[in-house]
Amino acid sequence: MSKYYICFAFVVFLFASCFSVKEKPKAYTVEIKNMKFVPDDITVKQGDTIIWVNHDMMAHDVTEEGSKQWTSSIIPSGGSWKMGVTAAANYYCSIHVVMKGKIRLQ
Ligand SMILES: [Cu+2]
Repeated sequence: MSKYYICFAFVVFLFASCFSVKEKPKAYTVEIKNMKFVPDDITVKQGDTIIWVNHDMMAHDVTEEGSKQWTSSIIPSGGSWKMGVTAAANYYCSIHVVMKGKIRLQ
């Protein structure tokens, strides 16, 4: 292998590393406070993680609204729950059904 090829391979490797850093999954935080999800509408990429943090004085949960495909179960005051996003969803708090949120896919 010539020096030229080794150099070329290195440049390709560098480019690939940059690309993979850009595509790394992100983590987003949704705060639960005053009986609301903040933000209540979030746009993420598939594979990103959302962390719900309960800053309220009471317990809440995060439950998929349509067919209850997933749920956090009860998140106590001061607690949190995280989920890797695989699909867009509408969700709500099954304890306080007026609390609603939305996950959109980019
Ligand atoms: Cu609630």
